[in-house]
Amino acid sequence: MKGIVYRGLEELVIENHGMAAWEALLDKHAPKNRVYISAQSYPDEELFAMANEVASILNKPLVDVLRVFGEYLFGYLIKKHSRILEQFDGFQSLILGIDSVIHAEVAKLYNEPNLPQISCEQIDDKHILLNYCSVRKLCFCAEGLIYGAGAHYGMKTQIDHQQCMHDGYEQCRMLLTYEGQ
Ligand code: MNH
Ligand code: ZN
Repeated sequence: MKGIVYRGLEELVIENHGMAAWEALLDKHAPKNRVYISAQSYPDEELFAMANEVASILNKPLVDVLRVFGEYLFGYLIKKHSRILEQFDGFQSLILGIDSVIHAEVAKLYNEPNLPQISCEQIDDKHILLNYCSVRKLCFCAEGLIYGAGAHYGMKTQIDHQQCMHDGYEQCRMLLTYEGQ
């Protein structure tokens, strides 16, 4: 996973639990003197280990932690890549452009990123069917990112995770229902 994702986690942890909590996570789950640089890649295991630890400390299910992290990460990513957002006029066009615009741009800016495959089908003006596929199976993080995008555009968003890679399906299928401006 790229350093920018770890930097987002770092900001979230420090904001809510302080620098000492982040230092403790690093001490326990990253090699000595680890510094996350946004454009560099680091083993996924470090992210998973830290997410698991946060879940156990907060006594919350891992999926909830990943969802909350994803929601925060959306704000962090658009803060760092504000130009990418200019191409969208709202929630709907952003979601439809995750793969073809956002991650296509990421693939140009970052060396060998590990991106999920996301495809969308517009059902009507309130519904999009989104398919997610990735060896990292971070679909709950994807849910959080979608909620983060909804919050950014002031939309009421709902996600029905109809089928999931964690239940053995080849890809996750999520029905997004949204309402707002
Ligand atoms: Mn995007 C990784 C989904 C918006 C840049 N993105 C991921 C991952 C998911 C994901 C899930 C984790 C990797 C995986 O599952 O295999 N991303 C989304 C969704 C939205 C989204 C559902 C919107 C909603 N992503 C954005 C935006 C940016 C961005 C906005 C900023 C430009 N995403 C990234 C980067 C990575 C990533 C960078 C990390 C890639 C890597 O680690 O190599
Ligand atoms: Zn899933």
